[in-house]
Amino acid sequence: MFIDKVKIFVKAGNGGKGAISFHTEKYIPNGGPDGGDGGNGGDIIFVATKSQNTLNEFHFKKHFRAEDGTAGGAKNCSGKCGEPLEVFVPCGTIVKDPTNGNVLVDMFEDGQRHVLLKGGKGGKGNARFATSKRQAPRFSEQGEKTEEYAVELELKTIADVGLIGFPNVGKSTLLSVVSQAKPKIANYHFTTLSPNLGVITCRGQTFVMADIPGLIEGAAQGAGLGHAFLRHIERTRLFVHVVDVSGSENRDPLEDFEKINGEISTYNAKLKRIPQIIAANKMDMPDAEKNLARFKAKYGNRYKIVPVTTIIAEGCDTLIEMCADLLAKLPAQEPLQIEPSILGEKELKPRFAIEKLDEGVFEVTGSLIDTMIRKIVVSDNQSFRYFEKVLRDEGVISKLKKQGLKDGDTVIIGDVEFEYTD
Ligand SMILES: Nc1nc2c(ncn2[C@@H]2O[C@H](COP(=O)(O)OP(=O)(O)OP(=O)(O)O)[C@@H](O)[C@H]2O)c(=O)[nH]1
Ligand SMILES: [Mg+2]
Repeated sequence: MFIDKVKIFVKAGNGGKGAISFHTEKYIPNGGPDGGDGGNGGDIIFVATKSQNTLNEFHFKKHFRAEDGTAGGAKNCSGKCGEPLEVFVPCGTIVKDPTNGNVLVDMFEDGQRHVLLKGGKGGKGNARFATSKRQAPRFSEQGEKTEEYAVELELKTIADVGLIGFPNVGKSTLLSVVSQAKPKIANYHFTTLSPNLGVITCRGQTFVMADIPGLIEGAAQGAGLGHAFLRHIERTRLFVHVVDVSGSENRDPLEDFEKINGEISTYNAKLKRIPQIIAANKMDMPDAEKNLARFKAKYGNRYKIVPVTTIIAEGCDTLIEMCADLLAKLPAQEPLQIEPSILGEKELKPRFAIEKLDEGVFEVTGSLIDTMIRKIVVSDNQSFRYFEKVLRDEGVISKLKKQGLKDGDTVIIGDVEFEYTD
């Protein structure tokens, strides 16, 4: 089993409820409010790791929920914040929103962390609502409830060198002699059913080589294993195009070479621009020398051609040195150029929302409020008048009135509360 595309479900923790409580102590009647705030819910954090190279584990576990914050308590005790949940994905995992196909984040680099979902905010306890006029508030805020989201993970392996070629030409044999990787090798087509990665050190450079299942003519239309595995070499900087130059399966190696290049550009025209080195394999077999000469005559001025006999590792050092020299000149790989986004932030937060906390007490929250609070100094009279004007212009006041706001009622906005006058 090899999974490189999967849908999973993620949910950040809910915020805990704020407490309603009053201070009680012997001989102290009517103690003040002391209900603490609820704790914030845990975030969902994606972490890229190079110690995984498939999405297989998501076949078994598809639901990820971060811990909820707990409710606040008496004596101004705040609730405990929920633990964030880390979801480990292999480097090169692209996280998409399945509702519109948008890329949310490219988990490119080992150790990269991204908060995909923020935990719900804990509610304020009643102690926070005490004022000189309202000394015993009997209300508190609910914690923010979070929603579950589906996300699609798609692995586009990050390797420096991609091995391409027909089945059975010796791609896996090559990887096995130049790296510590132990891919399955056998004398039949499609021995390799999923990508293998090998790490190579040469001339002071360390790079990763990816071996993918063999391609055949018509792969773009689904023949053989299709072209889906090409996803894993889309991000490589260099191709080593392995050909059976002996033509041991009665195909012409020059035709093989053209066909594979055709399949690659049908899959994605950009892949045509990735430089290629031709590894002319199976030089120990009859006809190999003759075909190598034909290769050199036809492609010698456009491509570097290295004769190899991978089965005995002959010529492989030269090939790897050539790869290292070329990679040193090629630009580094880059993640997708997108602004990583936090799921649900826009949908979760309406521009403004009104909640009636108690008789004559209203709270306004939302994205409009968040931005205003950051900008306005409420203790400043002028600034506050501006604040009121925006509330009127944006229709907040008229909506509050519809919900029963009267002269003298209290309006709570962020950490500010004021008495409403018509
Ligand atoms: N004579 C000869 N045989 C080789 C050479 N290199 C590989 N082979 C044989 O070719 C067969 C296929 O080798 P693999 O490395 O599995 O080929 P592959 O390209 O990975 O094949 P798929 O995974 O099926 O696409 C095996 O039987 C190898 O032993 C070589 O240099 N000379
Ligand atoms: Mg193979």
